[in-house]
Amino acid sequence: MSGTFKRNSNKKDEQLQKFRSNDRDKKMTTNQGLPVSEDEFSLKAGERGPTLMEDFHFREKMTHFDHERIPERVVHARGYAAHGEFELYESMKDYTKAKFLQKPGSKTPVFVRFSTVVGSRGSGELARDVRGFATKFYTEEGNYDLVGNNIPVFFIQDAIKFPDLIHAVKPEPHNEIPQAATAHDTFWDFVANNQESAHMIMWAMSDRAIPRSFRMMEGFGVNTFRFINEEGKAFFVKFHWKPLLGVHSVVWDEAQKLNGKNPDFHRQDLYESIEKGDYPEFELGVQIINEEDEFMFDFDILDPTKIWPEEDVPVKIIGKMTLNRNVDNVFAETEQVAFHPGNVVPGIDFTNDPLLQGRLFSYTDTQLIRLGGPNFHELPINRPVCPFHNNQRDGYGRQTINVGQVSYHNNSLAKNTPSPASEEDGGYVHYQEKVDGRKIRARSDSFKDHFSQAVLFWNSMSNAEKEHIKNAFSFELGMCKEKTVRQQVVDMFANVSLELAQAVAKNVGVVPPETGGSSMTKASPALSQENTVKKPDTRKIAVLISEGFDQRAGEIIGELKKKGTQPVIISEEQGLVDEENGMAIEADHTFLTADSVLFDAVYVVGGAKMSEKFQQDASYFVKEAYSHYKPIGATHQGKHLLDMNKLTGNAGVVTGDDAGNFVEKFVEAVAEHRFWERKIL
Ligand code: HDD
Repeated sequence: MSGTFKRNSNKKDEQLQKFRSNDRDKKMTTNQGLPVSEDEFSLKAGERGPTLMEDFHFREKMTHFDHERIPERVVHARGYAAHGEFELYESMKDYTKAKFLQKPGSKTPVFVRFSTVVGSRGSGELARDVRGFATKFYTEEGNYDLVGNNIPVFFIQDAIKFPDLIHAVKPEPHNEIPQAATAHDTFWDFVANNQESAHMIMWAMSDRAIPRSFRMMEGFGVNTFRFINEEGKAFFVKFHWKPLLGVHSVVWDEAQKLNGKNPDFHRQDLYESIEKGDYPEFELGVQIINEEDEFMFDFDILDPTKIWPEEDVPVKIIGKMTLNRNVDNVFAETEQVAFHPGNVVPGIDFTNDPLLQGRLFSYTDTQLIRLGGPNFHELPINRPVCPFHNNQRDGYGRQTINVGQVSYHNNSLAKNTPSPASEEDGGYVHYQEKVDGRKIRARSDSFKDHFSQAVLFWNSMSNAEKEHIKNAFSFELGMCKEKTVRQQVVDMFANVSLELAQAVAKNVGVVPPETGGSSMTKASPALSQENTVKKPDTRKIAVLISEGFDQRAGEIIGELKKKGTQPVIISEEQGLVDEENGMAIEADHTFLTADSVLFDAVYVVGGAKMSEKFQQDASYFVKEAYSHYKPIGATHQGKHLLDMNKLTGNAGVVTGDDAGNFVEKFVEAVAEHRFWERKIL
């Protein structure tokens, strides 16, 4: 095995190093190690004759190729991952004995896979969908997996309904249409007839479901877990990831176009950010409820369709995760990684959340078919960084060579080892919750309020966010062929807001409900993206530049870089674009290879020799960015282009020639991200 350690190495990287292989500068061999003399021509009986069976090289190469694919994940098939580390800010020892949460400053290697849920492995990444946010912590006590989403609640309350939910949301079985979309009859039929989904649907119709970047999403463990401290005291806990760049989204028209212009938009953004050293950072937060306060809330804290509002149960920030290393090989790492919410360490335990209970079965089960047998824990990406010993043996693809005669417990021949560890020695002991009940297939009454938190979510949205939700419902239901389905959904969401239901009813041609809504006025400001962190950092700015541009534009571009934004030069042709005094700047893209949807903002420079074609292409570009509410800046000849298109003077449109003043104002606008108050022409 060869290769070099990667930068930002850690204990997991050291372990992976043993498995890396670099074929560069090597002689080709078969998998048996036999040097190969010819790789162009199969062995034939005569130059124009049939291929011979004895061509072992051909057979081996072809057989391996024929078996390259494995089943994709039944959900979360399209995903992208990175390595990193988690650093603890403050000790959690009052709440949990988990070793990786004890010592401030301690670092734990992590591997994170982001995903969409519905689409297949090759689908576009800008689907309106929940995003998976799964983290594997390689701790000294074994792997701890926090398998979360970017939305804090779920569609259903009991895992037995998961296959129904997924059957309804996946492409319809009779024609396998549509791909990676919820905008079809079976999904909305499921929603209307399983009203526990109401709260989750509000989130899924909000901007949260079309994130700008994996780097700009929150993550949530969703289910309620338990912390247990050294004294054996237990707490209920919910986990949160908070992105340091804030939570940001694209608009729906943009998302749809992005899926065509660059279906890899999110993975490319993640990959390139890490390569550049703009490491994505997320703080880990916990909400903690004392055991004795379990019944203090007006919802059941074990119900996965409910949040614990941050204003009622504050999120305590306890550490930070930095993603600082891309994978070497997407199949070996990203595709073969196997997460499981049941992978816990001492100090973290489960609750009776009925969704979590079912998840504990499903994840191992699905890996067995996906990864082809019970030895997937031996794959390099899945191995814990601590040793593991037990009496499990054999099975497909077994790599470990277990030596010795004994593979059972109890035994005397190996002095009864491997032996279970006592709790004091780190052995995992399940929390001894007292459980007492009749066997019953039923749902607790405390799980039956499906609408209060959907109303809370709606109340917490800004006006712009509310408009987006109305539009999202109108799009989704508008794509449903069955009027009865549209009507049922509109009637259902009248329970959340009459304004919402009536607006959507009008758009999708069904009878507007006359009664409904809620008198509840409570809102949770933490739910609105309007209140998120706003920074210019890593924002991509399209710089539209043409022959004869003003030399001061070069300085402005330099200043924009200093402020942490990423200008990308776009012109009519790739290569050098001349400025007025004979200097030149290199164009990274043309209007053919770039599009406004790929950028966060536009800076129009223009030039003294702007051709008509440039003006046309630049006008289209800038008008599209404007219609997506993006910041637009212009200096020098670029200002004429904005005048021509009647954009000057509108919200988020910054013009000027004084470099310092312009850069400051424009960067402020870039940090603002979108200008919803803008009138769209
Ligand atoms: Fe799940 C994958 C997150 C409910 C069954 N789930 C999967 C992944 C994420 C989640 C992020 C992708 C992991 C990766 O990148 O490899 N799932 C969630 C969350 C849920 C949830 C946050 C609600 C709290 N899931 C859920 C239920 C079931 C499953 C109720 C079944 C009872 N999930 C699976 C699975 C998957 C999976 C079928 C497919 C691929 C895999 O496990 O490894 O087992």
